[in-house]
Amino acid sequence: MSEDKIRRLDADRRHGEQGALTTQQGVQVDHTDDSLSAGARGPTLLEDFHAREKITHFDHERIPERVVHARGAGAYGFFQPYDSWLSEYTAAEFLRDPELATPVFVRFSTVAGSRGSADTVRDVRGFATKFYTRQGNYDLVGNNMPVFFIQDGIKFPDFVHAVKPEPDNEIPQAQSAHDTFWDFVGLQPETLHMVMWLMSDRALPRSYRMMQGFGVHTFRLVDGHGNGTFVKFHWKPRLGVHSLLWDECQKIAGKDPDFNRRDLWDAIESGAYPEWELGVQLIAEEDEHAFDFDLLDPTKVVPEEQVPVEPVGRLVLNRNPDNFFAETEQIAFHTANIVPGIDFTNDPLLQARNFSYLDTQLIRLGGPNFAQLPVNRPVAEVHNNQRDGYGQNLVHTGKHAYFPNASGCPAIGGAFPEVFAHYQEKVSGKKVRQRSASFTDHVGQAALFWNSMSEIEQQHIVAAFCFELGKVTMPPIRERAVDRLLDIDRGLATRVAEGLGIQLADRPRREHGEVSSPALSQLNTTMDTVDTRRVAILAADGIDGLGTGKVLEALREAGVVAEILAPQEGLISAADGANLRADRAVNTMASVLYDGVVVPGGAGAVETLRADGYAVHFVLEAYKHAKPVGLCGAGRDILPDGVLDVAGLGRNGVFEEHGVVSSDATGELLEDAFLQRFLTVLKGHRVWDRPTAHIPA
Ligand code: HDD
Repeated sequence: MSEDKIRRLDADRRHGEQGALTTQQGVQVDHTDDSLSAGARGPTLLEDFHAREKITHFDHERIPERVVHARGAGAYGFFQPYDSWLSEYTAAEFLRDPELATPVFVRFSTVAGSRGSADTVRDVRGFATKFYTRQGNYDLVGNNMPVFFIQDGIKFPDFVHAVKPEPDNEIPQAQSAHDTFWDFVGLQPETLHMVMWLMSDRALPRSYRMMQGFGVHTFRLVDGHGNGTFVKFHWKPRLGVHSLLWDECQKIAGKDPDFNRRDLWDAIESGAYPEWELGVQLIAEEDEHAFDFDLLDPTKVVPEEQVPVEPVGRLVLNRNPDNFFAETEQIAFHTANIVPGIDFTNDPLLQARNFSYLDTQLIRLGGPNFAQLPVNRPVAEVHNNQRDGYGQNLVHTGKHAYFPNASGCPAIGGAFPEVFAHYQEKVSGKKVRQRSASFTDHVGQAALFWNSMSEIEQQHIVAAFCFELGKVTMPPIRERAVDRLLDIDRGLATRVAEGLGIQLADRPRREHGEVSSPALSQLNTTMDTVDTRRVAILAADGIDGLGTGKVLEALREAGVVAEILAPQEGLISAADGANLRADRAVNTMASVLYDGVVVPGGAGAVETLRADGYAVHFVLEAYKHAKPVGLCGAGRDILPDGVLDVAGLGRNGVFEEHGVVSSDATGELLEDAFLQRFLTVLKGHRVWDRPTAHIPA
């Protein structure tokens, strides 16, 4: 962040936070607990300007929430290129200069829910980045999925009305599992590719820090001579892409509706700064028509196997906002905020967005001066003849607010790339209201996505369709949606039809072949790290204190967020007199809030835990959700005999089966073999081959 920006933010921050209580006019007041009244039991007086001002301001605290993406969380950070290789393709300085760290604000969001809705709903996630570049603000307003539901922005109001709560009763909140959404999907087959993504694990991110981001549209890079190259933007998370299970999501929505927001905040507060790599797919202008889909169609990906994603630089988020409303709520993104070296294409979805975002900010932020809000201000200097309007913060001096004028101010800039110049694309055509014929294949890439999924990802997709369509009340809507799946893959359609107990139409499926793109499977993104994974250590009086201390230390050393949960918070009296403190009471948490669980030794402790329904449920649920379970010594007795039907629990030494790591003794073993095994399982995120059918959900 530039010094100037920091200075301005500091000044804004200081405002209203120091000194004695005053009114908005700076008049000090000494009493704000009782209204001014005629006698202690008498009526309140109109002349109580302090009470009136205080209440009036409160009455006006809310602004309209975003019409979509209302629920979100954001943070500051920086972007820095690795080197200057992109100079060949773009004049945008922030992408070319490896010495330059450009300040950013990133806001993540869900799409359908309102501002107070839960984080872990099945939905697309927004991934919007504002780069405060020296050439002006650049906004990359993307999602965690590389395609979109519709091809032309004129359908956006229809799509959003369909997915939002139904208008008569405003039910359901933040969910696509209802009639109007599936009605729209069935009748608008261009949605199908994106619907496959929405039914996949991508819609259930474990963390904003573990999501990919995509610019979605094909954009253009423009070099210093005005030559263009098509580009697709990608964000790849350093921690890999990981998801929650649907059952977890639903439970977390009750246990901790702020799960993803809290995760981002805590990671940054603890210094574990989230990181992504920016990558680009570059396509020469002359290859515009080299694909079997249209590059301008936002329901299509350019498979990475066809055009590799080339690394450009890294994004690091290292500072939480000071004030949610001032920063995260008031940040105003706009796809048309671009800088020299980047330009649009004729993607009809992008073209509509270039109108919509400015328009929406005008109503949401109450007028045309929202770019003056601290979080929206460019670090580049701003000079123009735009004047006045609601919320004008600047005191423009002089007489000239028009151009040309005698003083010649503000001066017209020099040449590209100092000034923005539109890419000189040649266009011609008749005015028509018509979708290009090259946009008509709606199922080829939906099939590509399905073919690219691992078996477990396919299982989750089938289960998601069954859940969502199971909530649809009108049979024809459900049947049409399932029938659409036939065009993607007969196996998929059959499994969903069986799950719903409906008859599949007897018609041939379309043939797409078995083409796949391995890069689409998130199981191929797993990174070799346990950084910031959350592990619960269940403890009680009588615990093996030394052993538990070692587990705790080793996990933390590996970067894990390890917490001791006990029946009560506070000191635990360990069997060996070691000093241990519970971070939280087990009944205030739940296994769904962790990535794994360890039960250390200590017969007394394990007996207490075994008698505690919360603790037993905790381990069983973690097991059910395919999480690493570590059981040491007496910890192996946490569950009633035979409940964990995993071979090896009774064996000597350290043993792992289906991600349940057990050791028959404490001490030495805890330090090495047990921990190594446990950490290896944790790196894999989940144990997908674990048999769990015998454990109730
Ligand atoms: Fe949009 C917000 C992403 C299509 C109209 N959109 C919004 C945000 C993201 C996206 C991440 C939240 C920004 C923030 O955190 O403040 N939108 C997308 C993507 C799209 C897309 C990736 C397709 C590729 N959007 C889209 C279309 C339209 C809009 C076609 C309208 C024609 N989007 C809006 C909006 C929002 C918005 C109404 C709501 C609040 C805001 O802009 O600032 O203008």
